[in-house]
Amino acid sequence: MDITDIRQSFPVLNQDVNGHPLVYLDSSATSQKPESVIAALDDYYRSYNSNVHRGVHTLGTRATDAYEGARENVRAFINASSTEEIIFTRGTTTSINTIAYGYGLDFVSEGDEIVLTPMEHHANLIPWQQVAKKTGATLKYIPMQADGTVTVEDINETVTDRTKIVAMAHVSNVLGTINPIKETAQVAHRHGAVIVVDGAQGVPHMSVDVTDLDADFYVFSGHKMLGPTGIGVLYGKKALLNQMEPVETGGEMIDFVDYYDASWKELPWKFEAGTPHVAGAVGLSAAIDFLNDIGMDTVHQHEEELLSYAFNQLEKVDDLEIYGPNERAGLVTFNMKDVHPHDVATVLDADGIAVRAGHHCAQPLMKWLDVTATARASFYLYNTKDDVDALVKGLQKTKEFFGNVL
Ligand code: 7TS
Repeated sequence: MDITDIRQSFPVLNQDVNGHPLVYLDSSATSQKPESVIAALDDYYRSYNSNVHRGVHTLGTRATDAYEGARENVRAFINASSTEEIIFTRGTTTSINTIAYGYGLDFVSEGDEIVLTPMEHHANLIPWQQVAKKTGATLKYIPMQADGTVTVEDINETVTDRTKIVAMAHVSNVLGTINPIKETAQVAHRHGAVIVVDGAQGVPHMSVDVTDLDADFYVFSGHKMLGPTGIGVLYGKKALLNQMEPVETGGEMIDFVDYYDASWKELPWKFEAGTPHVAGAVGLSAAIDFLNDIGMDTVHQHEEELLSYAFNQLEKVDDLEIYGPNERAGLVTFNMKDVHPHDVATVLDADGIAVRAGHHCAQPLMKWLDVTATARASFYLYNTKDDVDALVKGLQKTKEFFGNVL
């Protein structure tokens, strides 16, 4: 892959921030968008904006074709067996809430268990806390090793015949840990439980095959994979989705409505109440085309190279503690001794370097790490070794600056 070409496809990267060329290292929060995605949105609104699934007029048909074509593109991208299993949502958070309230509330009872890991993003944690409170189920956590990984032995120990749901991130947004989803799915299934995979940090960075993983539910957000905000995906196995009641009802999702009752459309539309985010789906589809042109294995390999370069170079910075396992996705979470991560991020920002500081919506994990916050640099296909060098230089400067004032 030609990184110069790739970078040129992202207009936002071509700017100075605070008098320095932008170094964008916050793609885990949201990725930047290539020209082709921006053009797809522009084209939709300029030339065929229309509501879907209702009119017979020409623009309505074009919009419907584009929306349903996007669904097929998503299906192929994650190798689901049918477009009936691809539901468009607002993003990962909405997808998990839909599963928690549409499946969890109806299929979990008092005394049952919901199994999680301590590294979950709040989006894959709080909905399950709510389900546990409402049903009387118990939350259980798979213990983590000191490096922030979970072992299949511990998963085996934690999941029991009382477990109804195992909810797990594919990739941790803080530690970069890549969880053993396939093995966990096998354990869950052996006990009659379903596995819900939070793929928000998985799908953007590696090739994902939901059929091979045997995931029951797998969810992700468009905006972290070069697509627009406000669009995401809920993949669910057809047999499970068919058992579920819709969480949202109203227009678009009905088959027939009478004064006192209504019936639902077939999958996947049963779960898509109201006018959908057509432009978002069109943009997501263009994002998938962009990623497919490069190839997900190439994207992953590029991030691995950057990561190993970053690990090497960060050794030049004194008093830096890096969290998480050696084998991980393309992000580095760290703290500098005696300097608050918000201060680290502020000093870096003055040099045009964007990193995230805070609890990263993973407060239980912060507790486990025994910190209140961390700083995080996250990489994507458009980052270069120069970006890593800028980060290292920026951190050395931060160290000097606070060394002098402390
Ligand atoms: N799950 C994981 C693992 C995430 O990293 C995020 C967002 C979400 C769920 C929620 O996604 P949303 O699109 O519904 O908001 N993570 C981050 C982050 O790491 N920094 O900002 C947002």
